[in-house]
Order: sequence, then C-alpha cells, then structure tokens
Amino acid sequence: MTNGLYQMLLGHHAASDAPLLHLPDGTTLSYAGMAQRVAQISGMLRAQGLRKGDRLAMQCPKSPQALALYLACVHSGVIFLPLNTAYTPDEIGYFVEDAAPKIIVTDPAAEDALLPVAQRASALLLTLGADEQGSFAEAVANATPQAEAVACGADDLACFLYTSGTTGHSKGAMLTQRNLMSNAQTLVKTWAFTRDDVLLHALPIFHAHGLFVACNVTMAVGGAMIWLSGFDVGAVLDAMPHATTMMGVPTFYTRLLDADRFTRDVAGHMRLFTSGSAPLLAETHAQFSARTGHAILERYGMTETGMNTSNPYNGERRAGTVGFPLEGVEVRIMGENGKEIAQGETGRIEVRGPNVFTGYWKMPEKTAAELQQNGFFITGDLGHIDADGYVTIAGRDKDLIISGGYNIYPKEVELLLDAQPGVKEAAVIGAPHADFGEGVVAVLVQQGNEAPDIEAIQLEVSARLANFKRPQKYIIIPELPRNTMGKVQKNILRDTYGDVFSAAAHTTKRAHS
Ligand code: MCA
Ligand code: AMP
Repeated sequence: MTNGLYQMLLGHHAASDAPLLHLPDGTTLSYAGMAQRVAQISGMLRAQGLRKGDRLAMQCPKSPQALALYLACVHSGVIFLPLNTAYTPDEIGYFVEDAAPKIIVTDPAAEDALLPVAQRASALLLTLGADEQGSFAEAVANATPQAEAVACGADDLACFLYTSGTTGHSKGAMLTQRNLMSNAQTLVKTWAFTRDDVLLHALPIFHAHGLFVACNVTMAVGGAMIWLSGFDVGAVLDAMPHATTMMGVPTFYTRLLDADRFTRDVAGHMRLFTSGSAPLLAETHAQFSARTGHAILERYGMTETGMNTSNPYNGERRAGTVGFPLEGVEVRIMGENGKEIAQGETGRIEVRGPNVFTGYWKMPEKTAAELQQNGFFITGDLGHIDADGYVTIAGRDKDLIISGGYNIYPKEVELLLDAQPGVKEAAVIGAPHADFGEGVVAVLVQQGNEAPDIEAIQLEVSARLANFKRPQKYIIIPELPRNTMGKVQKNILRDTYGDVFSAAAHTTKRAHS
C-alpha cells in the first residue's frame, strides 16, 4: 500500500524543479522545495507522537507553510482539520472538543485566547503566522525529516471539514483519500488542466473550494499557482496577465466587474474562470462575457461531496445552470413521496459517487438521516434537470444563508439572539446583497416594553460568532409571522425586508446598521 493522495499531489513531482507557488515577494517555491518542507513537517509530527488517524487542527492565515502543513498531514496519514480564520475561540472550542486533535496550529495573535481550549483538550498548541514565524517554525526546524510517506489506502480518512446544520450544531464531514483523489482527477479531465496551467489562487484554503478544488486539481497535474493571501482586486488584476485560470465565488466576479481596470486585455491570457459556492447571477455571467469574452464556467459542489456538476469546458456554458453531473457522479431529483420525479420538475437533489463523504464524525444518526443506505446523499438543495441535461439549482430545502461563499445557518445565530436581554425571539434571514449575494438580517421581537440594546447585542455576537455570521442589519417588529402550525414564515420576512441592503431602504425601513 502506498499513499495515493500524497502521490497524486506531491509524490509524483517531488523531485521536480517546476514552480508550485509564485509568491507576492517575487520568489517561487518549487515542487521539490515543497516536498522538502513536507518531509521536515512530517518529521515534527512524528516526533510529537502523531500517527495515522490522529487529528491536527489548523486555524492559520494563508501561507505556503499552511499549504505544506496540509500536505504533511496527507503524507503522515494524519487527518487534517482546517478551520476558518474568522472563527472565534468559542467556535474553535467546539471543534476541538469534538474532533480531539493532538495538535492545534494557530495564528500567534490567537495564541492566548486558544490556550485554554488546547489545555482542555490536552492538545499541543503551536503558532504559525502569515510571515511563517512562530513556535511551529521552531518545532519544525529542530525535527529530523521524514521522507517516506505513511502508507494509506483509498478508504483512509484524509480530512474533516466542519459544516453547520439546521439545528445549529456543526458536523465534521469525514472525507477519505478516495473522495479527494477521484474528485480532483475528474475535474482535471473536465476542465482540461495541464502542467502548463497557472492558477490565480485568491481563495481561503480552509474550505473545499480553495483547498481541494483549487490546490488539489493544480497539484494533480504539476501546475503552478499564483499564491495571494486573499481576494484583493488590485492584486488579482496585477497577477491575471500571468495566469491561465482562476476559481472564485460570485463576489470575486462582481468585484472585478466593478473595477474599470478589468478589461478584455487583462483577461487575455486566461483560458478559464470557474465560479461556485453560491449562485452566480445570470446577469453577472452576461456582463463578464461582454467585458472579457469569457463565459464563466459555473459548477456545483458541497463540503460533503466535493464537486457534483459542472458546465462543460467545450460546449455551451449555460448561465443560471450548474451544468451536467460530473463523470462518475449520479444526480437525481426526488419528489415529496420519495420517488424520482419527472425531468424538468423541481425536487430534492441527491447525489451518489466516489466523491461522496463517508459520514459525520461521531454522528451516526445525522449521517443516516442524510446519507442513505443506497449511497445517495440528500444535499438539501432543490433543483431540476432540463431536456438537455443541464442541472439548475432552484432553491434550498435547508434554512441556509450563503454570504460571499460562506454558509450561515440561521439557527445558530437565532439561538444566540434568543438568549440576549430584551429579546423575546429572533428570526434570521438572508437578504439580497450587492457584494456578498446575500447578507444576514436579524428580525427581533422585543421582550416587554423596552427595546433591546442593539449595540450590546452586537458586542456579544462579535465575541461569540465568526464575522461573516454577524447580522449586518437588526430590525425590531412586534411579532413574527407564523403559519397555523406555529412555524415562523421566513418567506414573509424575506419578502418584507428583502430590500434592506439597497440604498433606498436605508431611509424607509426601521433598520439599524
Ligand atoms: C468578509 N466579510 C464578510 C464576508 N467576508 N461578510 C459577509 N460575508 C462574507 N463572506 C466581512 C468581514 O466580516 C469584515 O467586516 C469585512 O467584510 C471585511 O473583511 P475581509 O476579510 O477584508 O473581507 P474580504 O477579504 O473582502 O472577503 C470577502 C470575500 C471572502 C473575498 C468574498 O469572504 C472570501 O474569500 N470568500 C470565499 C469563501 C469560500 O471560499 N467559500 C467556499 C466554501 P467588518 O469590517 O465589519 O469586520 S463552500 C465550498 O467550499 C463548497 C464545496 C463549494 O461549492 O465551493
Ligand atoms: P458548503 O456546505 O459550504 O459546502 O456549501 C454547499 C452549498 O453551497 C450547496 O449545498 C449549495 O446550496 C451551495 N452552492 C454551491 N455551489 C453552488 C452554485 N454554483 N450555485 C448555487 N448554490 C451553490
């Protein structure tokens, strides 16, 4: 047994001087240079007693060394648990308690706040900053390199990615080497990636999109990445003439379109722009095409499944659709009665294939509820398939807001708001937002005669929840609309407050920013 995922990502190119990362300071890290870093980190992990199946959590700013840490976990058979840099210590505490990592690697700025979390879990806390300095660097420098990869099979776990749920509790989606390998290999074929590709990498690397789709696909073919710390329009425009591909969330594309400097010439060297994680408006697709001559290729995926469908590389990329099921992936549309429904009608989207995860960590009931015995995973998305086979996402069966490509489950925010002084109950909804697609809105019902102190609530929310989950608007109303069963009618709230982020709304609605 070898280590298939490691071989695919780095093993095959470990001796190559070809560039892997082009860095903002003008330097380049080669595949061979990355392999050396990985051997050194693996040596440290081994010395610290981590073995196959142990977990390591990372909440660090994006850097080459953070990518090396992911690869070292793959190399060592250690389950990698990347965490959004916006999560608060409260949120991290939950993941750490649940996954019990032996090592937590964090930003030096978060060290003090995370020390109690690490101590409670008896985990070693190491620091790794954006400049790659910190106690992680010291530990790695002193280690004896471990060149040989730990043998792992296709069914061995490679990563846990936490994803929230409608109950407000996050679940660790367990992804195997097979899940990641099969998806990367399929995408390489579907999107025609080669070693000549240079991917403009501006996504975070703590989610499937930036890590498994962008990095795994590029590394599988020995291509290069222009490695940006985040999405900055100026930096992206400077880099684009040197790149061939970019993967982004719709916000990337609307922000680019807002920049006068973004012209057909700037995009002239590119062969492919892909979009996902949130719906791309047909209008954005059309504007982008008019400006650059490129039809953005929209695809559809999930943390639990990786990528499921994609518009074609060759052939019509149909705006408003997410294209066809990927090779080896089955997509079916199910009706209320649990039966597959007729082509063209909207129903629940289910997917099956080698890309589908193995279950939620330590949550057999939740796993059974969503991942059926027959292998089909219930995505929680609603959609239909047209006569030509294009899949369209028509909505969501799950109460979910997607803001700038990040998911917010209203329940989690509502539970916190419900507990605030002066709040009788809360409903959290998404409203159209020009930059983020959807923005978070809190609708509160006050307890008693005195209005709740919104500033105090905002402070509490900031302390407890990641920044992208925080409501950007608070609205106080006398009571929440309910149906005869007593269920809050969020559709009515969405209709009523759907324009809170539009300019005119600021003067007409009783909304606090
Ligand atoms: C930042 N802010 C946000 C968001 N991002 N608010 C709402 N939604 C967001 N997504 C707020 C911060 O709280 C902050 O507020 C202010 O914006 C500036 O923060 P900053 O970090 O500077 O923002 P930014 O750099 O402009 O980030 C916007 C972004 C980023 C580039 C769109 O959110 C991003 O990279 N999104 C990509 C998400 C992603 O990779 N998703 C994939 C997951 P304040 O100033 O008040 O503090 S889904 C997935 O993986 C599946 C498999 C799939 O299909 O792809
Ligand atoms: P996550 O749990 O972060 O992996 O988010 C996955 C969810 O993002 C999916 O279930 C969809 O609701 C949504 N999503 C991903 N890609 C698209 C897309 N191209 N269009 C619409 N929704 C998408």
